Amino acid sequence: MGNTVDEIRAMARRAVADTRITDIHTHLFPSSFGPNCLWGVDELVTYHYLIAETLRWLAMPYDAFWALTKREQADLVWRTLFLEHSPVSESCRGVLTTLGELGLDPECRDLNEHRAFFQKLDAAEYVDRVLDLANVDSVVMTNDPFDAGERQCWLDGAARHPRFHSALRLDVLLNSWETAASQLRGWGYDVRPDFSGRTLSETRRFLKDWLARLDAKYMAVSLPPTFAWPCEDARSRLIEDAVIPVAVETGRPFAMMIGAKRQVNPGLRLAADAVGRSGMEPVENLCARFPDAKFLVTMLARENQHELCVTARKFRNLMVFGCWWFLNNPSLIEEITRMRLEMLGLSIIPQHSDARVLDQLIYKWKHSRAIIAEVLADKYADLAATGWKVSEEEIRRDAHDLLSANFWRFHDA
Ligand code: RAT
Ligand code: ZN
Repeated sequence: MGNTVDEIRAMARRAVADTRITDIHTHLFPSSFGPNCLWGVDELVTYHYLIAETLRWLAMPYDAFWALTKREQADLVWRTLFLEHSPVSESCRGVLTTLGELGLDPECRDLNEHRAFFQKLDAAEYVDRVLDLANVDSVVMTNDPFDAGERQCWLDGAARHPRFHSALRLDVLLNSWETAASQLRGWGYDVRPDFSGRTLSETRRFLKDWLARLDAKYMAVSLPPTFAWPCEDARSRLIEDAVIPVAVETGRPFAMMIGAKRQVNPGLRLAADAVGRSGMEPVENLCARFPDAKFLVTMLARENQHELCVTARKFRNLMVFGCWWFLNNPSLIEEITRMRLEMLGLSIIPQHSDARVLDQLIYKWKHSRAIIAEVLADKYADLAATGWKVSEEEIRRDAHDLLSANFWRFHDA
């Protein structure tokens, strides 16, 4: 007797719900990082995904919006997106899922009532409560040594939290070399914009210093759709002669997040970025040229997802991860996860949260888990139709691989 489809579905849902997640890309911080640690309803409602949606409805100048206090911004977003219209977008729905999971009344339309709940909380305690509620074992932060505020926290020895890993983010180094070079010089690294002298060895020293300071699990960069490698630019040179050698020497993966078109409408600030299609050649070239380096890759354009799967079939040093940013919507997560399972089996990291506000872990994972479970169930049902019988233990093993172990195995390889 094979499994019935209902049994399979129930087993897949249980397995995915019970699996403790390693969330490999977030923008979260523990409370010891002070103002970098965002949480609570005003932060949830002023998430930049929601600000972009709000400003579509309003005629006010962008600067007038930014001149408001956080609380006033939250009031305006709430009124615009939740009271004057129904909150059907994924980002709006996420706020309501989060409030409901925290035990608040999602029907309540008074933001002040929700605020009252958060005012009583202690940040440090709340961090663990949210991680537990989301059933997230640990998260990987995005740590930018070029961000003055964050950098100071690291130099001051801000207390580490055992459930917050770090990742060394290199956007300034790789996307704004002139700026990075002058900052590195100021910090005592002998680098020059024209790459003369000890520039490359000093850049490697900088990377190794910060990897060690952070105990970073990987290095990461977001890249524009025009990203090319190899090519005659500073980024290409830095990747080849600084980042990759350090990645290989230290065994750390290099995460490339490709397809972000920055600041297409700067008035929107953090919400100003868009998406563009990228070529696959840089990924193919890097994976082929550096078989000893490990590449974590996510791409922002829906149009790039299929070719990314094909490329991952060719290179075992390429781990595909997440449905990034504009792809983190139910219809797209479903489509992409289904395709990845069909083309790569279980050797993927299907999702990361990208949470910027702690509490977002609750909805981002609740929503993603539900989809991953259904897609997996469909696949096991297809297997059952061939006569292959999956056990609950095997389903749990697979869910654990997808949501945690694949990352750590790739990291440790
Ligand atoms: O998803 C986001 O919040 C974006 O603004 C970006 O932070 C993106 O995820 C990134 O890591 O660059
Ligand atoms: Zn991100």
